[in-house]
Amino acid sequence: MPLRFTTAGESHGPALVSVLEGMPAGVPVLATDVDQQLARRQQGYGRGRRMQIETDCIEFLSGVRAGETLGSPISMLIRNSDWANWREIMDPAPRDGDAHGLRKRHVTRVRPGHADLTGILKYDRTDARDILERASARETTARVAAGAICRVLLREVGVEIGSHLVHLGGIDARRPEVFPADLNAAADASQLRTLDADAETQMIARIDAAKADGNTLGGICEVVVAGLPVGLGSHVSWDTRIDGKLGQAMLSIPAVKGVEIGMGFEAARRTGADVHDEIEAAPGRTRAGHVRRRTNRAGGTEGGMTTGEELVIRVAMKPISTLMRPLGTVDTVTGEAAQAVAERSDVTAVPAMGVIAEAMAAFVMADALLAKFGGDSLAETRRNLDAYLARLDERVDR
Ligand code: EPS
Repeated sequence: MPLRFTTAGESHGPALVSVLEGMPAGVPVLATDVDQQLARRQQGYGRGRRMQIETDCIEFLSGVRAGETLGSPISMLIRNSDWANWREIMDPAPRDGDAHGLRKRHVTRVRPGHADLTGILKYDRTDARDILERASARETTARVAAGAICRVLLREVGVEIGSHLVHLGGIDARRPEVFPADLNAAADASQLRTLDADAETQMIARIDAAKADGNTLGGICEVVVAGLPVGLGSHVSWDTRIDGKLGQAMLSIPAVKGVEIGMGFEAARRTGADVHDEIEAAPGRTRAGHVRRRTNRAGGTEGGMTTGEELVIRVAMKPISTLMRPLGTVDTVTGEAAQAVAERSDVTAVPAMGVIAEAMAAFVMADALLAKFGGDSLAETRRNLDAYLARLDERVDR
C-alpha cells in the first residue's frame, strides 16, 4: 500500500486533523514523539502572538494501540486554542451577514502574494476568509504530525533527519565543514535554528527592523537526511524519481518558491569536472554500496535515486504576504483602490519552515523506503531491507 497522508482544518476552526495511511504495524510511537516535533515547529524568533496562544499537541484517534502502530490509518487531532476567540466567526451554522452576506472579520482587501484573490475568484467566494483560513500555514502543524510518525519509522531503520537555517532576509549563515553529531540539537538551541551565532545576531536585528517597518522577511533552510540506503526512488519513470518527489513535497509548503538538491542552481554555472562527485571504493559502507563520493555536490541523489550519501535539500521561502504596512490592492466588493488587510501575523517563519521541510522529507523518504521494501509490519520491512543490504555486501565479497 502506498504511504499517503491528508490534512483537514481551518486556522481558526476547532481543530486540525492529520490522517496517515500505509504505515506498517509495529512501529513504536508515542504521542510525545509527535508533540516534540510540533513544539519544534512553534519555535523561532519573529513569530507573532498566535504562537503564544497555541501549545500544539495531538490526540490519537485511530491507528495506534499500546504504543505501536496497527497498520490501519493513523488519525491525529490537534485542537486550536484560538478557536475560543473565533467561534462566532467560524461557526459552521448559517448566520446573518451584512448586505453582501459578509460576516464579522470578513476580508475583501485582498493581500498581494496571498491566496486571497486567486482563491475567491476560483472558488467564487465573496469573503476571502473562506480561502485564507485554509491557506494559512497553520495547516502545516498537521503535516508535521504525519511527518513525525514517518520519522519514527525511519529512525527504526537507521535514518535521521535534521535541518538548519542558512539564510534570512539577506544575511547568509556560514555552513560548518562538518555538521555537529546531532544537527537538530545544535540548530534547536538557536532562536533561528542557525549554526552561525554571528549571523544569528545580525538576523535578529534585521527581524526587529522589519517588524518596526511593518515588513516581513524570507529565507532558506537546509534539510539533511543521513543513513539512507542507495536506491530509493528510481530512474525508470518520471514519477518515481526521488528528486521530483522531494521537489513537489517542498514546493507544496506555503510560501516556498524554490528547492535545490545538493549544489542546485550553482551546478548549471560550472563544468562537469567541477560538478560530478568522483567515486572511490569504501569497503564497509554497505548503505552506499561500498563506495564513497569524494564530494557530495549531488546532494545524495543520482539518476532519481538515493546514492547512500547524505541527502541535502535547500528550501527557499518568500517573505510572508501579510504586511502590517499594507501594500496597495483592490477591494473586491467595491472595486476601489485600497490598502490590503493587515491581519495579525508573523514577521518571519523561516525557522518553522525548516521543521516543516524535515516533515515533508520524512514523508517522502518513508514512502520511498516502503515502495522499495514493502512490509505490513516493521519486522517485515526490516527483513527486506536487511536482505537488500546483505546483497550489497555479497557484491563486494565476490
Ligand atoms: C498565519 C497567520 C498567523 C500565524 C499562522 C499563519 O496566525 P494568526 O492569523 O492566527 O495570527 O501565526 O501560523 C500558525 C497559526 C501556525 O501554527 O504556524 C497565516 O496567515 O498563514
